[in-house]
Amino acid sequence: MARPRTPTTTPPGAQPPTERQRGKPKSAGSVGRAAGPDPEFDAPRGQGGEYQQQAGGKRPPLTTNQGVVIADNQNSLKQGPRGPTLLEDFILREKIMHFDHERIPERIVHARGSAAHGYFELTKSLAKYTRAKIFTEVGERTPVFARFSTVAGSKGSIDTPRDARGFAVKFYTKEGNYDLVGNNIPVFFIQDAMKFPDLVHSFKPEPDRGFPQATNAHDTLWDFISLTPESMHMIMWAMSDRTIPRSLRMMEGFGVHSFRLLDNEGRSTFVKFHWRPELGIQSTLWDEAAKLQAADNDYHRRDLFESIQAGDFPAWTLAVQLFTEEEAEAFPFDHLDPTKIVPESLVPLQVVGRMVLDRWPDNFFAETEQVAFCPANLVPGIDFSNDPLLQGRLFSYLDTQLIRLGGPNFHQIPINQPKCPFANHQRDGHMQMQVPRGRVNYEPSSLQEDSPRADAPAGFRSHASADDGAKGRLRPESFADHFSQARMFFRSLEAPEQAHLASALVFELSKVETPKVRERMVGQLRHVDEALATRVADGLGMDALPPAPPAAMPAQDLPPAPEVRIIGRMKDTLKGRCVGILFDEGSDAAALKALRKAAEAAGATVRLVAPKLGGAVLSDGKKQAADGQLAGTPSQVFDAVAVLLSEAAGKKLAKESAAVDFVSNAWVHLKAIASDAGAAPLLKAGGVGRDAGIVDAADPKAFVAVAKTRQWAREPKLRTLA
Ligand code: HDE
Repeated sequence: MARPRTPTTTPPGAQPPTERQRGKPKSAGSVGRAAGPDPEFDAPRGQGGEYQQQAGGKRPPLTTNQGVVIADNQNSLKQGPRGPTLLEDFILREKIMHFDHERIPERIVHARGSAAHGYFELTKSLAKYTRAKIFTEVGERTPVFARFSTVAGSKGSIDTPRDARGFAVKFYTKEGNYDLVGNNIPVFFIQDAMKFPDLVHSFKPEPDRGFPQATNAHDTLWDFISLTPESMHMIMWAMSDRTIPRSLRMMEGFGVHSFRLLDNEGRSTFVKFHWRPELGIQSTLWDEAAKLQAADNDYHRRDLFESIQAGDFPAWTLAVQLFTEEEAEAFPFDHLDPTKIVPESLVPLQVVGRMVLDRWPDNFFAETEQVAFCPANLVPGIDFSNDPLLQGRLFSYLDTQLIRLGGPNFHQIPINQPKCPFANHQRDGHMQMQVPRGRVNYEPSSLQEDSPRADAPAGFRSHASADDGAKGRLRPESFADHFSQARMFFRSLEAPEQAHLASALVFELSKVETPKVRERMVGQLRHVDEALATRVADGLGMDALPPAPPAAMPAQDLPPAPEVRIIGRMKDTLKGRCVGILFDEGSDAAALKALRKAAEAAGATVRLVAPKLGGAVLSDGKKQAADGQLAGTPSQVFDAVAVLLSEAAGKKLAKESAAVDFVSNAWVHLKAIASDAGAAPLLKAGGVGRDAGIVDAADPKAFVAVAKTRQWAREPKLRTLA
């Protein structure tokens, strides 16, 4: 039987016919079908049921998962109009059964993430160091899928907590999938995988009460940290502005561990990977991040989505640090210890390529949720180092996919499939999607010439390292210095960044209920920097500095590492930034047009905000629609704002709390504000003062100049920083 050409389903939005209108009741299975061949039905089908996949154009008939066309998608099958629903209704049962199983376990860490497709293009060959084609073929574009994530929160949690961010990139290379599964921070909390479950348990919601969600500011995390001095360097990064990024497009990414590059002869060079955002690194202020949580839970996801949809494709350069075993021996730290960076003064960065994200996934679940990264996904020419954290990760990622994605064939899910041919003798298993042919599923074999064989010259070879030693649960002596780089990080920051870091510690520890945990933590800080510990103790209202717990090694004073700063390394640009213009009835049309033009010319996106979404009539008598309604579009979602108001509107909005918050938050978040005379009463009500960042709206050039940066000089006037 062939499928009817015209679907008989109820159109979307329409009510299905009642029993009376329809006449004689029909069973769900009694759909009539036209005879004869149907090209749509007879067309070959791939995996996954194309009927659901067709977008636009011809509307396909709605079917069950068995391909049976559904006549009525609004009513279950009943015994009489008011009678019970029948168990026989296989259409209802299938629909509900599938719905009941829509969720899979979320990632134990990095559950909340956003991802995009794109490409990586090599700009400088590393052929001298590696045989991996992805790093030797200049100009070659390799497809990538990149996922950015928070670490602690659940899948549905907020985008802007204070947290490290995952920065995972899957390269679909010609030689197999290569995953660089990094973070936006170049070090980690712990030195050995053995401690990972404890670390994660300590920052997740506490087990007896189930809160707090998506935050480190609670007793269990700080209890663990204060007893784990190796975490001090990471804590400096975690309490810095790095963990409250402005946008996923404005974050750096790091491979964290040392890896190896292997040349054709198997000679090894150590490598560290760095992603640098082309828009420059940029963070929010803590108060801003906290208020963003209320303004827009999806702030980062939306920003990534909108920039890609607008064709402003996020891009990063990939840089490497390369060093030999002998050079590493001379470092004043052990590069196999993941709590250490290799300062750029020791090994400079070399830019080798560029990643561009230019396509949002078609389906969030199928791609972003089901993508399975694994640091063990390597290609010939790249290898692991002995970093004990990395070694533990090699087991964990594959293992976690078995529970998350349900079985050993998750590599067949489209987002996880290599884009190069792959063939082996692994067979069967849960959800096998392939149909392997032939008799031979073993090796050695002689029955089938075309059965896959190992290929020694082309294949993956591990570095032939000659590691030796007595078995034991060991921690090398060279991992004993927990404080020198933590101190280097803190002392390398600019003054406002140091103040933010100290305030972040005060904020977090103020949420800790157990005094001994707070005290032990401040004691640990004394090893990092006595002045920092004093500031935090003072911010917590401690009467005296607590004693420092014993340290395996005192901190050494290292030269500053300017690369850890954000201030001074941010880009002086409006590209990728968003400017909000608040207007109302009678606002100056010419000024609005000029400001918008200047900001857009400088690369910004401009959004118009008004008390009503329909907008208002401007001074030229024309109605201007708004992009956002004032109460739902606070100034924290913008990088700079302008306020253009008639005299009457200025007086009216000075009594409107959403408008007052709009200007007052822009002021306290150190943003540039352009305004006209009509806006003066509102600015006054919002407590907006005068400084270089407050400019006349009649001077769009001046506004663009100050909108590119935050007004750091304003901050000490506004808040007491620790
Ligand atoms: Fe992960 N990590 N991790 N991690 N990690 C996971 O794998 C793990 C570590 C990172 O967008 C899990 O598929 C162990 C460092 C990212 O899907 C899990 C250890 C770094 C992502 C896991 C670490 C990372 C994960 C959870 C210590 C930065 C998200 C779900 C030995 C270099 C990837 C999953 C995505 C995810 C284990 C430490 C980055 C459980 C055991 C260090 C970006 O397998």
